[in-house]
Formats: sequence, structure tokens, C-alpha cells
Amino acid sequence: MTALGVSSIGRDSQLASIVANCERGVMNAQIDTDVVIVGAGFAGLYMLHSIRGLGLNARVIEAGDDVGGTWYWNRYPGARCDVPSMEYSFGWDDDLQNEWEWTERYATQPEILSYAGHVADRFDLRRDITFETRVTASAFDENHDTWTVSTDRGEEIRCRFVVMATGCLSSANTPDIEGRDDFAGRSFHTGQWPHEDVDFTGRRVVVIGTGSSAIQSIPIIAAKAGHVTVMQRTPNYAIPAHNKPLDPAEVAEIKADYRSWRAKARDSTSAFGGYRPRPDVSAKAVSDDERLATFEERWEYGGLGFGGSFNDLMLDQESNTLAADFFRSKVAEIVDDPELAEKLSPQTILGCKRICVDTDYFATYNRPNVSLVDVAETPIERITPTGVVVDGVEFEADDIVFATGFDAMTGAIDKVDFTGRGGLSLREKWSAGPLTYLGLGVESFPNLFLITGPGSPSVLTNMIASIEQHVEWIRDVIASMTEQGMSTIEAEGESEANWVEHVNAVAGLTLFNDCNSWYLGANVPGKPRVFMPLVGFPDYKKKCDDVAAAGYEGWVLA
Ligand code: N01
Repeated sequence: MTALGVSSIGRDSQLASIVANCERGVMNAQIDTDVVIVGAGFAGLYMLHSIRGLGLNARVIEAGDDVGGTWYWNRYPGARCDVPSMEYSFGWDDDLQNEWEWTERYATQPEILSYAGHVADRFDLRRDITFETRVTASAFDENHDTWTVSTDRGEEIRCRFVVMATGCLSSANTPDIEGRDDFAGRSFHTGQWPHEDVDFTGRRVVVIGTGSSAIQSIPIIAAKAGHVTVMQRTPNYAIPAHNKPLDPAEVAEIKADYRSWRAKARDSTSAFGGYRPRPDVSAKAVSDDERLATFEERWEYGGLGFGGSFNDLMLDQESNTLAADFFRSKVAEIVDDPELAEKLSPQTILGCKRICVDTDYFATYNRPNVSLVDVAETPIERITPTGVVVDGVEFEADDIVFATGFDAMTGAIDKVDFTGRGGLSLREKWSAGPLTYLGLGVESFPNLFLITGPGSPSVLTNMIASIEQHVEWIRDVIASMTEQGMSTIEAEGESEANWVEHVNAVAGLTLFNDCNSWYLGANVPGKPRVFMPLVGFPDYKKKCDDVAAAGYEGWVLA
């Protein structure tokens, strides 16, 4: 137990803090730990390591029985990252990044999970992680400037800071379809996949959804299943991964100068260093031949970099249509049945929903055991004990796979009953959409930090780079507060309001508002429609650095 929340840094600071608090009538309380971190994914692991580095104590509370976060839960067949593995890894420890050997261009879920386990073991992190426990509530005690964090095991933990490291895509969204619980077969959600192998051999499987998780899992399920019926509400853009084993020479070249490679990533809009830079030219400014050659070249290279073929695909409707037309021509080439190809071709803005990265997704529809049901016009009516009914027709199933995504960005935070100053509930405060300053903190909720929270670039970037940037910013502010004997930091109301306006204004310059994406919360019935992430990593990082350099401008430190 650590009195005052300062375990080893500056006894003078402690004294200053006591005096300051006594002067304003605040009584210091005994605390159980300096920081409670919620979640043991990559954000939670690095946050724990960083807090320890300050000489403070932290305790991580994790719902799963092991580390890994999203890679712990998303074990569906074919799960892989869409960020190249050499980038989807921590860059803050040279030995760690140099000793770990990725095997493929895009790492599989088991490989990423074992990397997370390796990080936990290498830095001896598990001893401060409480597994199989959920945080249910957290209340700020204004008399003592502490948080009391409650868990589903009945424990109450008193601490100075709470850091939400709960991930942006961790709260599974299972649509409330009539009869869902009456289904007599097996049903799965891709984001809550069982740990044991699921055998689909010879079975009739209905897959609901055509987002990334569906696009990755359908080809693998179809290879064994008797029949796969895909229920598609919105067709999606998927660019081939062209996954392959990593070339040892290429790996050696990156590792020889890993630091500058990482720095290059931090300077790119989406914090990706590996792709060729986006040419600074509009899709409309080049000849038809040049444009086609660029699209072809990006298609052949594969992956998310297709969205960076030109500088205005997310800014200009006509340029976007040129890319979308190219994409649709590719679907028509791959899918044998022209009518089916048409149904699988998205008509929405390319990139408005996150582009998917696939292996054989469209070609899978050429298999005789795969069929598509359009549920855009006639939504799924109900689920019966034996199947799924659409437009009066029952599609019989042994298994249903809900590849229906997540209550993104706010879902996991909303599950915790946060009470801030004056008894304000965070759910109430966010009832019309999330309000944050820099995506890091919330007015009336002192000493609560969000890693990759709404209002930060997060899901529009390589998540690991965004996690690192947030963890280091939070670490530095806690270090600075501890040194100066400050007990609270809280976003100012005005800076929060201006920030929310800024995030919306930036989104308004793009085409991101033009579809029903999870970025907007549009996939969850009743969720307020607000564009949650911020476009542009380098400007954001500079803003955070400037705020810190100006003595945490826009925050109230007490
Ligand atoms: O979820 P999604 P996801 N009836 O929300 C449909 C990351 N990720 O798990 O588009 C019928 O994209 C829904 O339809 P619509 C990545 O950032 C990364 O696939 O809302 N259909 C949609 O088709 C990704 O973007 C990786 O009309 C219903 C699907 O379900 C994010 O996670 C891999 C429905 C949900 O798609 C989420 O991906 C996997 C209903 N009632 C995920 N409700 C990689 O790194 C929903 N749908 C590669």
C-alpha cells in the first residue's frame, strides 16, 4: 500500500502536496495503488511498464484470463492484422524490437497474441495484472482527490489515477434480432470467439455481416463447411493482402535502422511507415493511363495503402469514384457470376468505412457452397431454432456467426459506471456523443485518462503508434504532477468544447461523414451519430506535445 500515491519519487514533492492539499482543505486518503489501468492489451501493458518506470505502483484489471486485448478475444478463423507486422509492434525498447521475429507480412492472431505474452513476460508485467475481473464502476472522491474503482468481484480499489486501456473495438455488438436466443445450433461472435477449435466441417453456416472480421473468416469457414450463407447489409471494399513470409533481408534492413523507420511512421497521416508515401497529386490531375497504372500498382502491392493512391481520395467525391470504379472492375474480374459481382460491389465512398484487407474473399463466392443473401432492403426478420429468416424464407443453419462488429470507441468506456465531480455520470455527459479534450481526458473527471479515446486519431492510424504516443504523454504528465506535488489534472470545459468542434470540423473536410460507419456510431441502433476519431496523426501529436510544453495548456492542474 502506498500512502499519498507517491511511492518513491521526491519526498519534498509529497510534503508540498500535503501542504497544498491541507491549505485547500483536502484530506489525503490512503490509497491501494497509484494507478488503476483497465485492460491488459497493448495499451495496458505499456502503461503498466511506464508507470513502474516512474517508481509508482499500478494495478491492471483485465476481464480475460490472459494479456492481449483485442488479440485475446478475436480468435475467429483467419484473424490477422491489417497493419504489416514489422510496424504492428512496440518501438520503445530496442532489444524487444530487434529480438522478436515476425514470420509473415501480416501476422496471424496467434502470433500477435504470443508477442503480447512475450512482452508481458519479458518485462515481468503479469504480477501486477488481476485477470478474469471486470471494472464495473469508478467514482471520484472530491474530498481526497482519489478514485474508487469497483470490480465485479466485489473489490474496491482506491487510487490517484484511472487509465482506460480498454481498446476501441472491444465491446461486441450483437444485433438484437427477434428469436436470437432461441437458436438451437451453435452461435458465435467473431469478437468473442471460443478458445478451443471450432470445426465447421460439413456444417451449414450463416455468417451475418461483411466487415473485416467476416471478410477474413468467410474463406476459411467456406473451405470446410457444407454450405455458407453470407447475409450482407452493405458490401465492403477489400484490397488483397498478398500476404507472404517475410524476407529476412528486408527484415534485417528495417532492424538496422528501426528507430528512423518508426519515426517515419509517426510523420505519416496514419502513422504507417512501411507504405510508399501518398503521392501529392489528385486522382483527377493525372491521365487515365497513369491513374490506372497507379491503382494497379497499389492493388498488386496490396493492403491499406490502396487508400493512399492519390492525395484526395477522402477529400473529393469524383476522385473517390475513380478509385471505387477501379475497385468494382476488380470485383467483376474475380467473381464469375456478373449478378453476384454487382451485389458484392460497394456503391459507398471508398474508405468511408475502414477498408478491409483480404485473402481470397471475392474468389470464395465462386465456390458452389457459398451464397449471398442481400439483407439491405429486407432485413433479417428473425432467428428460429433452425435458421435465419429473411423475407419469409428460412435459411437453415447448424451454426450462426455474428460478424457484426463492435460498439466502437465508447462501448467499453460506457460499460463502466463513471461518476465524476458533483456526482456527474460519464454516460449522462456523453449521452449526445463523447466529449473529450485531445481524446485523453474529460472535464469533471479529474485524473481519468483514456488511451486512444474518442477525439484522438486512434482507429485511423496504426493503433500501436497511437497507443505509444498516448501512454508516453500520460506517463509524462503523471511524472510532472508527482514531481510538482499536484494532485489533480482535469480538462477545461472550454478546451474540451473547442476540441470537439475541431474534430468535427476536420471530419467535415473529408468524406468520412458520408456513410453509416462505426466511426460515426451508425452501426449501433440508438447511438448518437458523431464522427469519433480525429484525422491526421502528425498534427495531433504536435498539438499534444505543444500542450505539454506550454505547461498542460487547456487543463486545470491543482
Ligand atoms: O465489424 P464491422 P468487424 N444485420 O462493423 C453487419 C477492425 N478489424 O468486426 O455495414 C445485418 O466492420 C454490418 O453491416 P453494415 C477493423 O478496424 C481489423 O468486421 O453496418 N448485418 C457489417 O457488415 C474493422 O473495421 C481487422 O450495414 C449487420 C458487419 O456486420 C473493425 O475491426 C480484422 C447487422 C460488421 O462489420 C470492425 O470489423 C477485423 C444486422 N443487424 C476487424 N448489424 C484486421 O486487422 C451489423 N451488421 C484485419
